[in-house]
Amino acid sequence: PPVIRLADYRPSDYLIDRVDLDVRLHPTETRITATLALRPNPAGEAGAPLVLDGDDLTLLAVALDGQPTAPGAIETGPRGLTLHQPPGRPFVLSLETQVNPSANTKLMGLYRSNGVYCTQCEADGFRRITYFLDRPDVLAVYTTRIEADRTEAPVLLGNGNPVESGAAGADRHYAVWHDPHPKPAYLFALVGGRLGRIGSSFTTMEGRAVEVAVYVEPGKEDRAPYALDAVRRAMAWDERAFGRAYDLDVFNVVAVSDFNMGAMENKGLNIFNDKYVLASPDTATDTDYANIEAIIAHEYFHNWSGNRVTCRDWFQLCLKEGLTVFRDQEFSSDERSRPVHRIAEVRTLRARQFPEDAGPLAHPVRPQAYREINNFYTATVYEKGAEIVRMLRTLLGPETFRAGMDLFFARCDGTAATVEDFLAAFAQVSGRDLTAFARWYAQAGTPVVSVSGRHDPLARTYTLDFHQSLPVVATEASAGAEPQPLVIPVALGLVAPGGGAVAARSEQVRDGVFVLEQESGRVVYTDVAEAPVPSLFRGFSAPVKLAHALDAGQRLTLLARDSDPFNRWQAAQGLALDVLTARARAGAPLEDEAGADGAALAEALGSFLDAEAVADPAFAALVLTIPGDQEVAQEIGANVDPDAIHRARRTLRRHLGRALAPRLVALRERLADPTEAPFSPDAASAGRRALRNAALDLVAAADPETGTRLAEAQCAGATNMTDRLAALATLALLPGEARERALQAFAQTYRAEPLVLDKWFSLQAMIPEAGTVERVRGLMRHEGFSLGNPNRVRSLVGSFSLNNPTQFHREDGAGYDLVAETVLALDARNPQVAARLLTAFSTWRMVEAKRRARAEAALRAIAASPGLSPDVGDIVGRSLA
Ligand code: B3K
Ligand code: ZN
Repeated sequence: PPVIRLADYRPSDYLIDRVDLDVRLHPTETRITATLALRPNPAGEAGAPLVLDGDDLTLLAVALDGQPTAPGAIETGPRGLTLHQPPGRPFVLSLETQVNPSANTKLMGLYRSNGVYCTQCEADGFRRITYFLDRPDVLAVYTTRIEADRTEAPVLLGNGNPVESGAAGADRHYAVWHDPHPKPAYLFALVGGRLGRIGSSFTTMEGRAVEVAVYVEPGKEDRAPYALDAVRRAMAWDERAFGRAYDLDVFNVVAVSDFNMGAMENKGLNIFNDKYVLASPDTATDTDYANIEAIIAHEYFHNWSGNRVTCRDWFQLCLKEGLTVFRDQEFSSDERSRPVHRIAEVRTLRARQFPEDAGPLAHPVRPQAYREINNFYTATVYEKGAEIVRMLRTLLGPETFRAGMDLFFARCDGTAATVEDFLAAFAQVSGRDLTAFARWYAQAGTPVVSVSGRHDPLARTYTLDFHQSLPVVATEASAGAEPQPLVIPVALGLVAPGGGAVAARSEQVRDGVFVLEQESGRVVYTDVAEAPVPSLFRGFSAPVKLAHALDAGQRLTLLARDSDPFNRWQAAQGLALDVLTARARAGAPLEDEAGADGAALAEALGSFLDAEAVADPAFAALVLTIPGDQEVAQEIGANVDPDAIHRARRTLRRHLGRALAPRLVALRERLADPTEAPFSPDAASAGRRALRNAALDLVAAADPETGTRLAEAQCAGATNMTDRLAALATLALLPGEARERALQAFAQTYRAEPLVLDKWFSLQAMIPEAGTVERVRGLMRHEGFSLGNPNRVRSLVGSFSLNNPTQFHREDGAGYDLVAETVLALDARNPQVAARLLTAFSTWRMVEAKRRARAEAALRAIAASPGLSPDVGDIVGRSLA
């Protein structure tokens, strides 16, 4: 596919003010009449031909201002429709197209999922429904009439408010929906099908009574209340936190089982992957509940950040995604525990975004070029994009930040905006020049900040020297220019070795933040009697790698005494990471003991558990969890041997388990819920389960026999999915009959629950043993598996490729081959999901030479396959570049 560049942006030559759609749903022959009120765009080129996008459409009829068009006036091709000499005044174009929803396996445009008609239009799916100016800067007011067979689709939903409904002949009926808010085509949606509904109402701060409803597969209504409640909480929160009220009379959420991603923020009609709606204690884990809450909120928050203010072009994707992730993170932090949530955010960033930023798919948060936009819904755009917004708030302070958000919403409401528009609002309210800050959007790669500290006992000063170094990233999506210094907010403080904060002052630090603006910077604290331990990047105040040589003693001080919970957790992570990288670099023979550093870590964790585990179990569970394989790999950086990392982690876990076992067993008992207590998904209850299960996992790592016994009992006797699955996950790491028995029993119990079977697929795909490739191949033939369903593919093959480093990166290449074969098999059917699966290869250059050669061979074989989709072609091309 050709490359599209930000620098080449041009306004559309035509605008569409109103769209009237008449959609007659039919399983294989759905007909759409689109009546488009067009006019020349004063900002475009006068007299230019009108070029409408179209993909996989059958054109049945066309009329211009109600008249048939002259022969030759219109031309259609595989990419769309051209009207050669459009009138130089407003005109109406009517188009009748036909599509086949049942044959639509790409799940873009109009398709059927379990017999339910639904749509997905972002980024460019509307062109698979009718010919259109399918670009986000063309905003129109839509009226949609949906007609369908009464029995096949009793429920008919569209964007906006319901206007009218009734019979359309003997067996058919219709509904008309009107959305008064101008929107781009990517926010269009409709749904038709047999669906169960639960509803409730919400009155906005402006006094509008909103009917809120969640639609699910009939019979699953009892799994929808959590999602419905999350909508209402999100509505209330956005009013409190950002002054944003909902703006329609209805808000509908529909769950479907075939969906390419998590969910979609269509105006007034959010369509969800059912994985992120359906929850019951017996089928959903605490993580599922947390994800549902976060994604419901995310899509709802898009109503302002994305819908009311949308994006001028797809290069501005982070304008809605980074900002909306920031908003949903804030929501979850307020609804749950802020420090615990912050740690979870950073773990995701480090596990997903840092590797992306360090590999061939690296791109700036606002890319400068793309070939396939659907490949840019990445951790960089979303998660790093959110970090930029967070830094902005840290730099400006919460009040000015809020004023900037208010100005942005007020000024850009109803428009398609850019990152520049966003920053201009903050520059105006703060009076600050944000030109240098804007580099965060343009420069790819993770900055490294090195820091060294010096105490002068005579002058009683403590000096910190900062230096930032920025990787040069030369990829297609990145300008590749010499990087310029970034504006890096460093939240920091000093901790006295004996404990407590140091009452020192520094002119360079305001409200606990030093801003590093040049390549180098210095902070001098005065009045420092004793050498302190610096606590840097508190709360992870910038998405950077910190290079700061802390010895184990200093880390132990921070773990025990820092007032910043994030850095306490970070101190424990740092201690473990030091042990793990040293061991892994040395090849990590399995019989090795963890050594003195491991012993110090175990002792520190022991005191920590004694003092704090009961007061904050969720936090304690995080402190107990050592860094994952990917993080260790990132730290090592090159010539990575995944087996050595895995052995180092096993050894350390075994060591910690042995040292802490009596405490862990006692904690499990102490934190047990009373048997008669009903399940509650709240953060405190979830935290107790998390710590109990983290304890079980460590006990099993140290003593497989006890572990097997405890896990087997928990798996069989659990009263909720969190505990049952955690026990099964523990068992999955313990080869033997007990494991296979438990897996079988689980499959038997949940054979009719696809979303639960996904967890079962995923657990098995992550078993770090030589037999797993064969096991996964076997499971791909399981009756519950289907290549056609994205959740199944992600659970089985996605988990394998992303979360089973030793087997994906098998030395003989069998793991790479499995994933490559699946990518090719899937590509013809669903290119978006295939391309996403292929991104697992993006770290291939980091692994050691033998594996690297195998990975490259697998990638080259994909590249050489005939008929690749643009999606997979783009990823494989960039991965090899
Ligand atoms: N905006 C959608 C993602 C669309 C992905 C298109 N390939 C969901 C979200 O971020 O809220
Ligand atoms: Zn989003």
